[in-house]
Amino acid sequence: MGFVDEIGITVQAGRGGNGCVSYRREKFVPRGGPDGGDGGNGGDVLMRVNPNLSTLFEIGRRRKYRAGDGKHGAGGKKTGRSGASIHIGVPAGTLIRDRDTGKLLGDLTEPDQEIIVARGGAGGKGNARFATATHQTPDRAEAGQPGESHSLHLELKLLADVGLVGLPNAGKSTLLSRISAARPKISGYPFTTLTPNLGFVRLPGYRSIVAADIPGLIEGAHAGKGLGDRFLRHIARTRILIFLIEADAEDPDKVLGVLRNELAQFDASLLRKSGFVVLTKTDILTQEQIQKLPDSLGGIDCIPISSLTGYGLDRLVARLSDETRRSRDG
Ligand SMILES: Nc1nc2c(ncn2[C@@H]2O[C@H](COP(=O)(O)OP(=O)(O)OP(=O)(O)O)[C@@H](O)[C@H]2O)c(=O)[nH]1
Ligand SMILES: [Mg+2]
Repeated sequence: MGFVDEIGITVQAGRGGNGCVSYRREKFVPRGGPDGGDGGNGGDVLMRVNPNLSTLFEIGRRRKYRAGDGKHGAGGKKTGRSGASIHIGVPAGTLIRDRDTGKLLGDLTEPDQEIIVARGGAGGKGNARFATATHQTPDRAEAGQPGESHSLHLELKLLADVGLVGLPNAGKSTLLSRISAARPKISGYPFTTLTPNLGFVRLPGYRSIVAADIPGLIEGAHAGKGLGDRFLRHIARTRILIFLIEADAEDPDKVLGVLRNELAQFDASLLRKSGFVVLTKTDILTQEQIQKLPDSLGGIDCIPISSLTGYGLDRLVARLSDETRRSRDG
């Protein structure tokens, strides 16, 4: 199943059924009292979070979603059956906007949270409702109201606590595979990761947080280079960012500058998140080189690790735990 994080669809709620004009049949009375029933209400279109979904792919395969129309009223004061509502399942983190006005209709983040995106039309009243003392045989009934119809724009911004950012090949996916049960594709060429991967990281004390591994960034990503800023929206909601830089990089300061600049160009508030630098692949360095690794870059703490040997991973998870606690308390 493909990863899709932006789609357009139209939603059409059901029409209300018409009210009925009908009269009781009675012996010796040419026209009995009015007994036309009301039309049923049209069905609504709702969106509800389905925690098992992680993409808008399935929803986007259909352009239009329609709820059922209400049935017309009938004689004997029978109300028409209401039209069936439909529930469209969306992944947690879905923002729903009216495509024509741009208005935000909802940001669905909690399991089973739901909103009505198109309201069904009311059923029309049957003539039984129009009888009065002076007008006992009304021939009037209402038509059902049309259901609402909207063009919607859906955008998925994944819900994660920590985002992994780095140049292609920095070792992001490998790290995710070491600290969570996720099994993303890993390879020695750039742009192995094409869409975000999520993994649950278990912290000491039985808590878990969600980490998001996104495709590698390169200089000019904000202008569309490489996979560009296509996936930066998925770290917009995280509280913590980890910058991964290869420990043998010629100029790690410069790499951090490139990464921070790309984030800033996309959304300057990303730089206000708390976070730290991880120097990856230290197993390819000599002990002497490891001693010389910087403790901090641009004022940001560095943690040396090797996903190959596991070196530094406990320290990294402990740091994540600290930062999580701090951002929850503060
Ligand atoms: N020696 C060594 N190699 C590593 C380590 N971590 C990752 N690698 C290798 O580095 C290469 C890139 O790793 P990935 O995890 O795919 O890198 P990435 O940052 O996810 O790359 P993109 O998805 O392209 O952005 C792979 O060949 C990994 O096996 C490590 O700790 N030590
Ligand atoms: Mg990757």
